[in-house]
Amino acid sequence: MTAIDLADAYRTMAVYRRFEEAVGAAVVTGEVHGEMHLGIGQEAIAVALRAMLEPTDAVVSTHRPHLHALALGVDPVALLAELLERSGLSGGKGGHMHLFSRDPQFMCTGIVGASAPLACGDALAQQRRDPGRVTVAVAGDGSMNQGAVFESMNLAALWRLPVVFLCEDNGYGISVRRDVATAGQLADRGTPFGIPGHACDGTDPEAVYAALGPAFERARSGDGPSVVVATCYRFRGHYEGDADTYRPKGEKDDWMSAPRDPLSRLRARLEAAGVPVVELDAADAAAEAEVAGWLEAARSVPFPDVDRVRDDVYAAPGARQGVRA
Ligand SMILES: Cc1ncc(C[n+]2csc(CCOP(=O)(O)OP(=O)(O)O)c2C)c(N)n1
Ligand SMILES: [Mg+2]
Repeated sequence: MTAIDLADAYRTMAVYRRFEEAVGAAVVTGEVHGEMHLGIGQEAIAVALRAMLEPTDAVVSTHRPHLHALALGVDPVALLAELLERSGLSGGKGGHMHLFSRDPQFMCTGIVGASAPLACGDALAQQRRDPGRVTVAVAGDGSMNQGAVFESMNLAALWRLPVVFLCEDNGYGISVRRDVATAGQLADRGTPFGIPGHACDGTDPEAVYAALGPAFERARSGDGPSVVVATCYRFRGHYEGDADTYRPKGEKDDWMSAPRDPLSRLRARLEAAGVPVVELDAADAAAEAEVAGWLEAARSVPFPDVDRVRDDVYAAPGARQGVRA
């Protein structure tokens, strides 16, 4: 396993942060309706995942999916257009919790814990058709006590499925603290099934990359699933507009302070390693410009045609694309 390129990780994390901020701003302007869950504060996990993924791998994400889609290489303009309720990634019929991409192979679900069984189904197909490919099941800490997750781990272990169960432990499931909802260690959730677990600091891309490495290696070589738990903090409320009165101010201030914020922490580390400040400033400016360009392009994507509302409900006869005998 080669090391993660931290300068590249910084540039990408800056893009991820700006991307999520832009989506948050679009909620305020009324371009986005309904619940919107952002991954601000969780960028280090996505950037490490990006460094680990091959374009032919698959990711099944959660209700907080944008950064995982970007990490896999989903077209950012199509993604943004979908979030802006235009005819984007899911033809404007999905929105932010129903993102589907055939190539690269990405999907997400708003049903907490459902990414695990969906990923197992996908991994079974991968195992039969294209050994060596990996399917990632992203899960929040709040999903790790769901029965479906344990059932998935059981089958994944039994069938040696090429799955990486990646848990983003941001400490909360909506307003419920992980410590009042969860017994034991999340990284040990696979232990009864013989699945190895790795815990890591989810605010440090290098630590996440190191934890993902053996998990991907195991899956790729046909030895079966792993659990990786990355501890981080949700910077925003559960959804945009959440009054977020349930988290102590001191706790938020601490996690979101410059020494702990994944982005400013990495910047300080790169500065200390001798990367010139102008270079880091240039990376910040480039991230801003890139996301602004995507936003402009997404805003020019048309809204879905109302006459097509009934399309895509059922597959057209004979259109079993992608299904092999
Ligand atoms: C099966 C199911 N139960 C409850 C919900 C309502 N719900 C949506 S998000 C959420 C909390 C999820 O917390 P976590 O898994 O930690 O993800 P995070 O929001 O922290 O990323 C809940 C309970 C749901 N969508 N699906
Ligand atoms: Mg959580």
